Amino acid sequence: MKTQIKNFIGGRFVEPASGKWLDDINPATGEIIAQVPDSDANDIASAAQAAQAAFPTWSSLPAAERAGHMNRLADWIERNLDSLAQAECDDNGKTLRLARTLEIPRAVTNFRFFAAMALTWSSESHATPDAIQYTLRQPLGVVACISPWNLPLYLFTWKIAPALAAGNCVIGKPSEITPLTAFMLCKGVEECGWPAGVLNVVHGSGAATGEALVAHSAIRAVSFTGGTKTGARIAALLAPRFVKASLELGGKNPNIIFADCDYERMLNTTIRSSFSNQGQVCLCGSRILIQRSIYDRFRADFLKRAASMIVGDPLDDKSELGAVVSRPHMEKILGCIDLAKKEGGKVLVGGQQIRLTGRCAGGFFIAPTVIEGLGPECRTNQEEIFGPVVTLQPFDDLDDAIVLANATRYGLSASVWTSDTNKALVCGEQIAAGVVWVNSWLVRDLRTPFGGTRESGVGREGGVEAMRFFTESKNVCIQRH
Ligand code: TXE
Repeated sequence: MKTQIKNFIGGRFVEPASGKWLDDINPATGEIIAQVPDSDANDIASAAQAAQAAFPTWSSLPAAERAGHMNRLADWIERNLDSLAQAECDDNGKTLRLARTLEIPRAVTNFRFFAAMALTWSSESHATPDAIQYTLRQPLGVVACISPWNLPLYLFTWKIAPALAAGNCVIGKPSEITPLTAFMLCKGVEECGWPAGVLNVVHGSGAATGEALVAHSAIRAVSFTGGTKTGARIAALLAPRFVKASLELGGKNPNIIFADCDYERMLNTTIRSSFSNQGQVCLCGSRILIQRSIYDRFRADFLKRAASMIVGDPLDDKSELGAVVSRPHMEKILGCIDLAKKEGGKVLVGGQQIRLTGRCAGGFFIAPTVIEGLGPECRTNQEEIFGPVVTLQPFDDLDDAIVLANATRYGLSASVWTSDTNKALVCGEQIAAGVVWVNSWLVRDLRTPFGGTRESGVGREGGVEAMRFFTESKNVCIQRH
């Protein structure tokens, strides 16, 4: 039976005003599993009204009470981990294992972390002999959180948790491609007895719902994760109103492997950083740069590992890769592989759709794909593919590696593999990216600033940065007589 997803506005589940619906497809089977509202400006206006009405009470609650609501919701997610993980897997095509062990637990952590932040967060004061100047950090009011399909509940909660902790009311718009877990979360909000209107979730397409949300005059900030083009569109819509935006966009991240690295550790992690979640993580390393002296060894070992990865039913514990998120996305990735061939690239392994049998016969699966022979300027090494596709490029020395690493319009993250502290320091300093991991990948601490530079976006999420984004600072000065 198909689920009918509803909007959650002012504490009630409601149908879209237009009566329009979109299909939600399970990418592992190709079947329609739910109907999603395709909401418009009318639904956004109702959500804005509900959020504005809730704001005075929510923002003036003692921090401990706001934190209490958030912790109860975290407990609810934990109690419902299995059904949320199953929904994430059905909606996105990711392996159930990944959803269960990493993504849904992270949604729990997001709420607990920012609940703690609400309690411990403070602002500065600057004292002089004749005056004290202190900073108030006040919530903004109604804010928009727009999230993508690759890590649905993980990224949705990563945005709404700090917004709520800081005292704002939220209108969330999850990706129309993966709306299920955000819908389920609203049931948690209802069960946990949150005040109506504090969190509103309006579903729908980017064009109809996303734009109406961004354009609404009540919105005081937009936190967005998604494609670079969409980020540019949102920034353009917000600029005339001076509404602040945090934009976490695409990446074309380098993975820089020096000959002096801990080879086994590097190899294991590079497999993960290339193909986790079918390469659909903005932090995946899609350009693998290898020091020439170990190029052949790495190439042989990496190909062997990539070729033996199991692409299969996401429900099967043995599957290492599940489906990519949709048919259009699969076609886009296959198109990128064709382009790589036209540009003169050689597909060393993979390169094709995988057709499974049984339950997944209609699914969208792609083999882990490794391409070599392309220089830094070609489109394959410039444009985000967002699939299980990586390229190999050799480099000679540290300077060469830095030039190659920075030869992109993006600047989200990088991984560096070396046992030489000096190389690590130079890479940390000179690579244009918001995050540089040394001898690691995707090691996250929620207190650290997270975000990109150049076309990977503006603004930082995480810890204090997120709390600052979702508040306005005001300087108050009291002078002594
Ligand atoms: O993202 P979109 P898409 C990259 C990746 C991918 C490409 C496009 O390269 O192939 O982006 O993916 C909403 N106003 N990333 O098309 O469209 C949309 O409904 C307001 C990187 O799926 O950017 C969804 O909720 N909102 C990435 C969200 O924006 C709009 C994760 C993201 O959708 C809108 C995903 C508009 N005009 C894709 N248009 C990452 N950085 O992790 C769309 N939306």
